[in-house]
Amino acid sequence: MKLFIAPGACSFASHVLVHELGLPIEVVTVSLTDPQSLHKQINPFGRVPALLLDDGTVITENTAILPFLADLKPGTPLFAPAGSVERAQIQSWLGYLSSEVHTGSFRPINRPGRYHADVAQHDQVRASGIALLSQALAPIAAHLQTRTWLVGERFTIADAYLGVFLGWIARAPGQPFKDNTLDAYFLRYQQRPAVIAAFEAEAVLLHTDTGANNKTSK
Ligand SMILES: N[C@@H](CCC(=O)N[C@@H](CS)C(=O)NCC(=O)O)C(=O)O
Repeated sequence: MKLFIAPGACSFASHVLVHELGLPIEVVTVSLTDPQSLHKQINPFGRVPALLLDDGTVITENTAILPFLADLKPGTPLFAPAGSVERAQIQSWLGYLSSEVHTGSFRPINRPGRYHADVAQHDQVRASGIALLSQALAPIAAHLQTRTWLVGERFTIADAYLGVFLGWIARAPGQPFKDNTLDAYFLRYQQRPAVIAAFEAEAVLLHTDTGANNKTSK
């Protein structure tokens, strides 16, 4: 099995899970800007993360890959049993993060060209994205005021995904969203050995070759 990632991209969530679960998956690092990147040949959407199974099947989107990886280790506390309320809650957060936070808010911030062909309008598009990001994060910050993690007082696949976006905010110029609860949560996230391992693997690849293509790591 191979997991296609790009350093610092949303694929970090799936990369963290490989380390959390100790899965024997080859992590292939690709470039998002190179038209020849391998993931563009296997994923019809041309995006990361993409998971290539041994039989050639490709699974895309963190919302599918994270549950799939967790289910490879039945009973893992990172997910919850089929039919349980907790499982539905975890999936609810995955959907919210993918739609409201990632596509709804970060896409206009990171890729304003997809919303307006006129470069002169891009600052306005980014500003709209930042306003939407604040709206999308406010209920998450409120939810976490009385909790350590998103669901069930334990780190789950939903947290693996949320941490990606808090990392983007932490690295963004001008701090687009500041919240003490989310800061404390992100500190907890960054202290997890699996997060440190995935971060170090991606940082090394980022520094050795920013146009990294088809490099592998564990
Ligand atoms: N919300 C999805 C979206 C996947 C996605 O948009 N990935 C980005 C990286 S963060 C990508 O590959 N972008 C390249 C492009 O849009 O061309 C997920 O989390 O899996």
